[in-house]
Amino acid sequence: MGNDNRRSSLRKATQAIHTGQLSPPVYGEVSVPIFQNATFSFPSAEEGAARFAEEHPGFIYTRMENPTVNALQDNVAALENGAYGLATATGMAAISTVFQALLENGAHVVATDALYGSTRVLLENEFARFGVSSTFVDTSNLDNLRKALRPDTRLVFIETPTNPTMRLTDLRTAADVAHQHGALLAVDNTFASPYLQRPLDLGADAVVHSLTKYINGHSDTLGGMIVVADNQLYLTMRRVLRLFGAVMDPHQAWLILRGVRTLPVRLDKAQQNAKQLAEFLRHHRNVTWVRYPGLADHPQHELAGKQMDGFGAMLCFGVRNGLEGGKIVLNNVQLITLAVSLGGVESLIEHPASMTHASVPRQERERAGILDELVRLSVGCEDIEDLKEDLDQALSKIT
Ligand code: LCS
Repeated sequence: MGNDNRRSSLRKATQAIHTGQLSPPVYGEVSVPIFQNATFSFPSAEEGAARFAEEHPGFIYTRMENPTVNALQDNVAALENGAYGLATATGMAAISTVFQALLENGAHVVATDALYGSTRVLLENEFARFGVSSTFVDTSNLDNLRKALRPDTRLVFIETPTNPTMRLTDLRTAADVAHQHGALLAVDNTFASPYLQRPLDLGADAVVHSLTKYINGHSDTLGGMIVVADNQLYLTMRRVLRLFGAVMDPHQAWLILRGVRTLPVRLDKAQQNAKQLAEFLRHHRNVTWVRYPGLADHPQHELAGKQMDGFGAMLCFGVRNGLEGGKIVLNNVQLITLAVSLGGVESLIEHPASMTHASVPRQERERAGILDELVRLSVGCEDIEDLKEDLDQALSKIT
């Protein structure tokens, strides 16, 4: 389904609320109903055949298409300024579908070194079994990307900002570099969300999301999305997704449609909190460093200002006494929840080296900047004073 061009001139906060409706609505309903059905009846044998032949529009079977899932696809595609969305069961399903669609035996991928741990392991361990090789480099320096490209490189896969190191990559230049080498660029836009960053506008060929994070925003369901602008790329990915079957369930789509409507409101509040917490942490005696794109000392602060519409609500910091100090903080927070995942209304704290990125070998992890002392914080929408007080009392337990 292409996005609704009538609405494309609307601003993001309006699109988040109004794009992705049934057209026309069945009963004038204001929110999209859940079409919780696996299959759709055909009025006649001829009509069934015409739908299968794609001569007539119309629903067939939910693994192919479902009205509630379509509504979410249209919404996120519009937010990304893309033409087509493909919803998937999880963020990993979106990522693996892109790899399945674009890579074959003998293909090479260059990816950001500090990717979400499972994405890296998916390439390194699983796609390697099918003859796909991968090179991981710090793409915040594009010379590393240029050097890593090979004649067989089919895909450049970038996360910006990176999970958990908060490094940024210049997407416009990265797209040029990839295209000059005949490779495609896919971007994991989970950390920024389309409210703050739209990689397709900067030249990327595909965007992937873990909708589990900011877009849903309530830590109550998983989900993923691929967004593209090109029709051929869409058809290829759609074919692969339908065959491999990692599609989204209508109930999931409905939950995420409810969440996405408040994405801009939630992210405005969360990033305002994050900016203040970053400043607060920077001056704390038990914090050794803070990495947040909104701080003037962030190595890509200027790029963040150009490439993003805001600095986001993720940050990481180092604590005194390394891993031991980190454990003390994680074990003493009372309001902030010790949990992986991110992007919900509640603040979450975790330790990447022993949790989300533990599957990446230590040496590789450290080369990518995922140090033992690094603590990751997903800043939520609570009152800023409560967040500061909680972090202060937990940090103060480090002696
Ligand atoms: N991409 C990024 C940047 C992620 O952070 C995650 C999950 C995924 C993709 C995968 O999405 P999922 O399949 O879980 O929906 N990140 C997690 C994290 O940092 N902690 O727990 C999950």
